[in-house]
Amino acid sequence: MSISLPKAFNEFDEARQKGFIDVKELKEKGKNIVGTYCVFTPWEIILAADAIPISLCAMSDEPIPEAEKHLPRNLCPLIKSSYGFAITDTCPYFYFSDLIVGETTCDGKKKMYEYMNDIKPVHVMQLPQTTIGDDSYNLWRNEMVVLKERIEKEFNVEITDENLKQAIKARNEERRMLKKFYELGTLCPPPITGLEILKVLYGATFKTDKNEQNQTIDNMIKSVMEEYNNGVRKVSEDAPRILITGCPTGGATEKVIQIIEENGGAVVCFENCTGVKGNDTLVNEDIDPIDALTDKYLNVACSCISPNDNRIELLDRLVDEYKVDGVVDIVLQACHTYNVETYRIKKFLNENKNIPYMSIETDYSKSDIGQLQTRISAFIEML
Ligand code: BJ8
Repeated sequence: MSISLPKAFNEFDEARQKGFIDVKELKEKGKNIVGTYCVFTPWEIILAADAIPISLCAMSDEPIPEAEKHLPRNLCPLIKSSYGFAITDTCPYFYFSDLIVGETTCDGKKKMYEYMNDIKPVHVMQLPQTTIGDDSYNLWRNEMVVLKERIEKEFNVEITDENLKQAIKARNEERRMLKKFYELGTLCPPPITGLEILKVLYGATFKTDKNEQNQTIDNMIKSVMEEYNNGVRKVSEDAPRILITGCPTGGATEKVIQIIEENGGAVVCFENCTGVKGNDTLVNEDIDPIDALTDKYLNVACSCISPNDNRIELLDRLVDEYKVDGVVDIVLQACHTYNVETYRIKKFLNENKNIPYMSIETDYSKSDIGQLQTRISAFIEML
């Protein structure tokens, strides 16, 4: 059934608040729920156990004061927010989760999981820190098997290769549709704003019925393109085209996207984990499913991996595909890995692509909005 375009956008915008009703219903029907935080988590293994993978709340400053009673203040807000939601029991998805899956990505996250394990069972996948060499591949492959066995034991199910293959197909389908949606940003001018793209991508992580999600997004694309082909323009043709890279965005960090667009820029691409990073490549459907998942999830272009050449390759391609005029790198305060990478990313974009670049260090508060306005408007004026 098709719904009007504004209503469809609203559905995604309100997904985090409203989705808990779906999760509650699923729980009442006896479904197992697995909460996750990161693009490295192979949702396919969870789906193959007929359980529901869901993103957990991590992008609001509300629970941070409580988190700071246990965690240092100068820690990444995403980590403090994740933990704060858990200890205050204010994330409905965390509340309904039977198991949490985390990974040894950055130091702050992996140490926080030790504390979180006192609240709910947390399974931490040991992520290799490099993609180089067979040892990394073998370690990560083994972690896929360990996760599969943990889920089988936890939920008393058997996960067959056939289950895994079906889950891989379903996730690929979801990725294809999300990709088709965010690739609207390649059009000049884009038919939707960056804030709209972000709200849909962020909202999708809290949706449990992926068939319905695919259908809604497909209808949205059709409606957007119909309006666009009839001459409707939401974004000026002259607006400088901005690519967002760096830490995940959504919730509190929407402020940056809002400021860019209020100052005349058009955000056309999210390279980060909220957008392209997790959806760009599909899982190979023709090989052993565990090998296919290992390949896919070892190559996430995250700054926790060293060296992180995949990020450079991705940016190189996206800057051309989206005809980008400037890149904004969002670094959450105390995220050392993304912060250290800013030098390499800036050098690559300035020297190899001749693209202006700015990095922004921010947190989940509103206290830096004035400063962000000044810096971002100067950057956009320069483009
Ligand atoms: S795959 S980007 S979602 S780890 S911002 S908590 S790295 S200190 S969120 Fe991330 Fe997975 Fe990588 Fe993506 Fe640590 Fe940095 Fe905080 Fe981060």
